[in-house]
Formats: sequence, structure tokens, C-alpha cells
Amino acid sequence: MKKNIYCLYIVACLLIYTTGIAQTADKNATKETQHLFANLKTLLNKGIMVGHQDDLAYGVGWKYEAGRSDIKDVTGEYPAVYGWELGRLEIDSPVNLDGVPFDKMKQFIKEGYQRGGVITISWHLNSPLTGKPAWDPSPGTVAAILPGGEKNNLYKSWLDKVAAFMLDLKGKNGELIPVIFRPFHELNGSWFWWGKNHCTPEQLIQLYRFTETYLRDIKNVQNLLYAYNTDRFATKEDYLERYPGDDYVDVIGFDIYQKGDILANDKFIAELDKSLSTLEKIAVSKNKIPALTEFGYNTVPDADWWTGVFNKAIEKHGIAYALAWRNAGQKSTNETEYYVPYKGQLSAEDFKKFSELKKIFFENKARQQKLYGNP
Ligand code: BMA
Repeated sequence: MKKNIYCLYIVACLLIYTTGIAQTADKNATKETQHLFANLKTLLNKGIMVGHQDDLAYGVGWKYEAGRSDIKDVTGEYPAVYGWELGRLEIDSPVNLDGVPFDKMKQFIKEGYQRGGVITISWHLNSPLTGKPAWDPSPGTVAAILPGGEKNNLYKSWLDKVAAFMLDLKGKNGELIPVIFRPFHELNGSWFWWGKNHCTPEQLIQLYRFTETYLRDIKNVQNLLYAYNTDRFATKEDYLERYPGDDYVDVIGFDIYQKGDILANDKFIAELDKSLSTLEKIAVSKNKIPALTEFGYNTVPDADWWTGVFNKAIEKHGIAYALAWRNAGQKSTNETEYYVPYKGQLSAEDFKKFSELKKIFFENKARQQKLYGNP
């Protein structure tokens, strides 16, 4: 009898192993990081967390007011997910490319984590070849920073700075704060130097793997989940063209923005819905976490956009989160940019309604999930 029970135990272990109970890409990830990964998977059956880029730093018409957030002004709650951006950390600038001081950013990250929220970080790094911004598509940049390339050492020195930043994010008990890092985002577009027309799929894959291996195994950064992040895409094959492999990825996502007239609402719903279905299928087959890594409709010019358009597209789906892009407000270029309403904005009431939907999670419901606790 004892022998049978023992055999059953072995079979169960083998089954768990072969059916691939998911593991983080970093096998030595910290306990909290592994918990976050497991808990995000469970969350897929419960709700969708809403996030916002730079939420605590500024909003439309304000900057650095302690405790303020456009999302909180409208809904009474902070977002569940906080997006931050490292562009210009690599050149030792004290502020990022959107003017956010890195020391303040670290503090905001701690606050968000302490509230039970999730942190995700993007990196619009300059071109290591030309020193110009990420949008400089000078040919050969990716080739130059790969091992053997003339700028590989420079690129490694930039990764050293990213590593130091990540390792400086600590919670109350000294534990490292888990971060969903999404390098080389929108990699199937051609507006960044790492984009589709500026390198081969093999080069991008090599770069992604090099970056991750360097941070993880050379710099011992163990608090990262890695996101593979395209822009809008047509098919599964299109989506996976530059995928670095299951061993390198935890979260899979894409970025999508509604543009133009509200007459295009139906078209946007259809595209987002279809793309999310494809993403979910890929996530199930690969045991990864699907997420909408960036979204928005600039200046939200539709009073019912949140419940009438956005929620219609996402409600049937099991994604961990959706991150709205930043509320820059009036920019120095005179353009206006914001993706969530501020108090009194046309779509503010509808955003509040959206925040009260059962399946939509802001700060309070996210905290109840205890995303960093033992699953
Ligand atoms: C873009 C815009 C820019 C910003 C960049 C990086 O989408 O918001 O104003 O500099 O992202 O955050």
C-alpha cells in the first residue's frame, strides 16, 4: 500500500513537471517575483488590472503633488499597475526622457508596491551607435551592440546602470521589488532603432537573450519578469516572428492605440478583441501571462469610451492587466497627450463606472489578491 502511494506521488510529480506548471524565465527569481508570476496566472480567471504610466509623477495640469494621481482624482483609487520608464538612465541623466527624476521614480515604485500594486518598466534607450534618441533608426545599431560588435562594451555599461536601478528597488523588509521589465517594446514596428526594418529576427532574438542573460546571470538581477512586447499585429505568426523563446519570457503583450474619429470605435473594438483572442491562445500554449502592455485613445474624445468601447473589447478576455499611457497634458511641442481622464474631463464619469465593474481591478481589488504572497 505504502509502495502504491509512493508510486502515485512520483507519477503526480512527473505529471506536474511534464505538463509544465509554469516557471519564471529566471529560475533563481526571488520568492516575491515567483509569487507574482504564479498569482498573475491565477488572476487571469478573475479580473483585469488597470494601470497607468507615470501615474504618481504628474497628470494633466499638475506635477509632483504628493499623493496625487489623475486616476485617483476620478475614481477614488490608485491604479493597480504602475508603468515607469528608464530612457536616459543609460547616459547618467538625473531625469528620464520625460523629465521624471530617477530618485523620485524609485520612491514612487516603492509606494506602488507597498500598496500591493504591480510595477512595469519600459526603456526607450538612446541608440548606442549614434547617441541619438531611441527613434533614431541608424542602420546597424543592433549589430553593433551584440557580442563582437563595436558598441557591445558600451551597451553592457548601460545594462550595468539598469541592473543597479533594479537592485535598488526594495520593500520595507529589504526584499527586492518585483518588476515586469519590457525591453525592446513595439519591436515589430520600425520607429525605434531595434525595430523590424533595422535588424533581422535573429539579431533581435540574440539581443533580447543577451540582455536578459547579462542582467540575470552576470549582474544577478533576480527581481524581473520579462515581457515580450509587440505593437499591433495581424496573425500569430506575425506576433511570434521575433519571439526570443519560452525560456526567456514571462509576460506576452502588445501595444495598441485608437486613432482618429470616434466613428472608428467599432473597428477598434473588433481589432482589439481579435488580437486579444490570438494573444490568449499563444499564452495558453506557452504557459505565459497575457497582458495589454500599452493602450489608449489620446484625449479620450468619447464620453462613453470606457464602458462603450474599451470594456466591450476586453471584457471576455483573460489578461492580467492593461496599461494606459501617460497623462503628459500640454507638451512643450504644444501637443496635448493624455489617455485617462482627469477630474471633469469628458469621459471621467464613464471611467468611474468602468472602475466599478466587477471584473475591472484598481488598487483595492489588486491589493486583496496579495500578489506577492505564497499562492
Ligand atoms: C511616447 C510619448 C512621448 C514620450 C515617449 C516615451 O508615446 O508619450 O511624449 O516621450 O512615449 O515615454
